[in-house]
Amino acid sequence: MALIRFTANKLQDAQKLTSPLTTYIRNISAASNNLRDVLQNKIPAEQERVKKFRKEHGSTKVGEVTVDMMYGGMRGIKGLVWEPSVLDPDEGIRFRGLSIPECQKVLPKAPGGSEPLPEGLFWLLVTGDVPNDNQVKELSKEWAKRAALPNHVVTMLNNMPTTLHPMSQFSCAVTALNHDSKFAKAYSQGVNKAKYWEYVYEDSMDLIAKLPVVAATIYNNTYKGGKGNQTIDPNLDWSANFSNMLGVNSSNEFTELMRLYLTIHSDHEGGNVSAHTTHLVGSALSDPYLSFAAGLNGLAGPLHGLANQEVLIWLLKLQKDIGVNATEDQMKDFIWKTLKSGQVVPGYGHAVLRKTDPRYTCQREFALKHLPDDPLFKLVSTIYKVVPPILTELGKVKNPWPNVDAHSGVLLQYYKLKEMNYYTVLFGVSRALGVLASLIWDRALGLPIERPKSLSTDLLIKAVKK
Ligand code: CMX
Repeated sequence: MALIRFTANKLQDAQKLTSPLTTYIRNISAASNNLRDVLQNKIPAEQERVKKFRKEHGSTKVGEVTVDMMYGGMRGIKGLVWEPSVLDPDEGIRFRGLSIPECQKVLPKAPGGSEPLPEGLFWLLVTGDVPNDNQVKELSKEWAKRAALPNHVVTMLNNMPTTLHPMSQFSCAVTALNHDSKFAKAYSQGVNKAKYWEYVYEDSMDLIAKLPVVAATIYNNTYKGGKGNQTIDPNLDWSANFSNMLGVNSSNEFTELMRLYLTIHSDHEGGNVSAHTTHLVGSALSDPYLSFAAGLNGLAGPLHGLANQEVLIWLLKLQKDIGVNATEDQMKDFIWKTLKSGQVVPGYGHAVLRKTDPRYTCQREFALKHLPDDPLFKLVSTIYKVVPPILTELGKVKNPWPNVDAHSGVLLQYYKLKEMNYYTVLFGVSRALGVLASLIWDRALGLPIERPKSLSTDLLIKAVKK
């Protein structure tokens, strides 16, 4: 959405931003505090804009497809529309045109807090507007109201073996939540397609509200023998409730880390596995629960979201093999050993980014502020110096720089959230914000079932010969 609206109290800050996208027209919005109302007002104009654009440029070419792209994971093919965010290879992610530092500046924070509230980011992702404090407070309240889990999901989670990976538990629980899908119910009753987005919106709000409770239940069952407290305080924000339910650390600093974490992992444009999968499954009009559960299954892969777990395992192995005070030369040997045994260095590389991930940088800044002397943070800092030249020397790695997953585990360890096979669940809770924001727009814009054309090698050879 080209129009970015800023509320009065944010306008001054926002005007100081340097992004070229801030040259977009901005209105001072006196909009409602209710997200659904704001969205409802925007959708008709956006539908019109897209309709007009398609009418004028429907057959304009935006790129080409080579044989290598087809065999190479469709890298670089422009084949998807995704409204909430765009990823620049050098600059990193922009949420509705705003970079992470810009979001940290203009999005509402908790009283005395330094990190944006994920509620504000969701508002931005859905509407393209920077919300004001009241709008964000309203969203916190609404999510708290919708957070209760149905009994069958609690029973199901309580009966899962603690040896089942937390991501599998997570995906099962999200799938089972579809029992109460308002979209699925409305569809079965023959709702008009013009109203699809309204039910997808309701399901998305319910699902986001419930995710911290699901995730905390998994944590408490898997690591604390079922002890722990999954109670929502209606006066707290989404991240504060989640931190409390996890019960690993009662400091404000940890809650601030959660706010940062849940904000920065939310969205990374549309082509990554979790985003694309949610969008694809949603295009079959599977409800938001089924669509997001599919996305979570993709996030659970080691080349995607599971990399944050893999990084910690790798770091601990490094510490065990060469000690905490290892020299840079010893580290280089260890990294080469990893590469020569046919494994990847987890937390490094990216399919789109070509510079250090700003999501890595903001976590590093958080660590420099709060835990500069932590031994694991120091190790990660040294690895940041040592890994890129080695990956560059390897010759084939397109991006030798760290991604988001290279840093997150270190921060979580410091605040006593030590169970590394849980880390991707946190990523998943955050990822819901971006992919569900997009799913609402998919239905509002009436995007059809996704069905790209595939060719066999024989047909491709024939086509090229022609
Ligand atoms: N360590 C070792 N080799 C790497 C590498 C790394 N960190 N990153 C890329 N390579 C290798 C690839 O495996 C590939 O090798 P082959 O040609 O032998 O298959 C070659 O370099 C070229 O790959 P690329 O074009 O640079 O990277 P891709 O777009 O194919 O893959 C990614 C991107 C993230 C899967 C890859 O960089 C990787 O495996 N990184 C480690 C895992 C990781 O951190 N994943 C998390 C990404 C962020 C997220 O989604 O959460």
